[in-house]
Amino acid sequence: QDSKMEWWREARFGMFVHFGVYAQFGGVYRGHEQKVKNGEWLMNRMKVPVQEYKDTAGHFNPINFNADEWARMAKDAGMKYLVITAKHHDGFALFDTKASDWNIMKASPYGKDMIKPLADACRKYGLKFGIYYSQSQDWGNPGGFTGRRVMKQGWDNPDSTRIDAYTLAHNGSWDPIQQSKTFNEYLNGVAFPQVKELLSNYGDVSVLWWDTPGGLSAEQARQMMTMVKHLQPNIITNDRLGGNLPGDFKTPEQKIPNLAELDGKDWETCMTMNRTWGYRTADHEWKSSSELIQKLIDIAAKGGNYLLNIGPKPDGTFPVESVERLKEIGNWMSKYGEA
Ligand code: JFZ
Repeated sequence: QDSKMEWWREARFGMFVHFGVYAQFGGVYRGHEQKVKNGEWLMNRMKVPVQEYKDTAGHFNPINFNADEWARMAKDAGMKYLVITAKHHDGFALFDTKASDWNIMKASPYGKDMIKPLADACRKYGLKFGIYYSQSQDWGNPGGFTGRRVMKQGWDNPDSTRIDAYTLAHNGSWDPIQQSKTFNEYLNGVAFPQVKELLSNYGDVSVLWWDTPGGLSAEQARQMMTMVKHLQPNIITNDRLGGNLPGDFKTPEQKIPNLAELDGKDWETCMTMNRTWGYRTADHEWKSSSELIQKLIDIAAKGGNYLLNIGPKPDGTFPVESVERLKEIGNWMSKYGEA
């Protein structure tokens, strides 16, 4: 179990990418700015009806996506791996999948698999390739988990009283289609087959980054891990699958642990450069490059890894603020970082 961790323990620095249809909204729905910070949560927090959200995907067209450029920017910043949201909570798959039509090939005019070129580009630049997959929460595929806490809609939609009442009465779902299948049907029909596709069709996958545990039983989590390890024996997984499975590393989010909090388990701090993970037009609260470098030093000194997030714009390019910071970090890394 230790040899597969070798590269990861030396990596120190990786790129997280949150990309999907939410980038198209940029935090704005029907002219209203969403109230919570995470742009990728827009569909849930503003209770966007499933069909309406899917119609927006009909405009999602990242024509300027350049996998080679993404991987090169990560490499030049001194990063050693990249983790991309193959499917976030809205359920939209950035890859070719037979398990659901809610994917970039069928539901968007772009019509191309983004995971394949990215996996290839990472290999070209010597970066380890990782996949984020929202295994439990899925707001777009019927039966997926829609959220543990029932959020009020929180914007001045004339219809929000009705929508909030519906959500409360339906376990967090805001659209009848979400409950048209059971969670087990979703797991067996979408999550298991998609994880199988992701670990079969893209060569070596070095990290599987689960998110928001809950939903899976201990038995289902165990079955998932058995399949994952069978398909990719050397894969490393985080601690967010569910069923109390520990995973290979833990994931303090947006924070760097104190020395006292370290218990010998491998860890990775994931962090955004501004406040959101998915692209938001109104988020201008960028950390400076020197802040980011200091955090990297702090994390490296404590033996952890730093997974620094990019939320690409709907056209598939990185925000200029992110590009600048990657360059400045890269300059510092080429002087002071280890090769
Ligand atoms: C999750 C996602 O809901 C979010 O959209 C993003 O992808 C982020 C990386 O992960 O959000 C979390 C998950 C766990 C914690 C906080 C936010 N946590 O453990 O404190």
